[in-house]
Amino acid sequence: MATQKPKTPENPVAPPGTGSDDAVVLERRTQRTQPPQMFQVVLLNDDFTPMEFVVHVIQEYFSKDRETATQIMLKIHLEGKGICGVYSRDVASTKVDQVSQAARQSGHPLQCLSEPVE
Ligand code: TYC
Repeated sequence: MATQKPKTPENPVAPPGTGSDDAVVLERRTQRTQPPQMFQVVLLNDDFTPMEFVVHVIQEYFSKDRETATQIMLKIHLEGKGICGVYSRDVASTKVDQVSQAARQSGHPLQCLSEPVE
């Protein structure tokens, strides 16, 4: 009778406790969806755009009442810049375009930009 080599099992089972068997380990991970990045729309001060025009723009495009719009305009006038509203990326970009176009059409150098909120 020929001597036969012991066969390796097709699915070898590692000894218990070695961590190398076929056990499936499921890791529990809490999925956290990040809130979308928000953008603040900012107006910059200049020496030429009339205060009344800035108040009008803030009322019209940022839905502020006259008193709030006046306060924001004065803050920009005194401090150089001011936040008019905080929006998603696309809405902020549209506001910048609308305000810039309105300013250009009226012949004012008013500058409007958006920046990510920290
Ligand atoms: N500084 C301007 C003036 O004295 C008024 C002004 C305010 C202009 C805010 C721009 O974003 C601005 N006429």
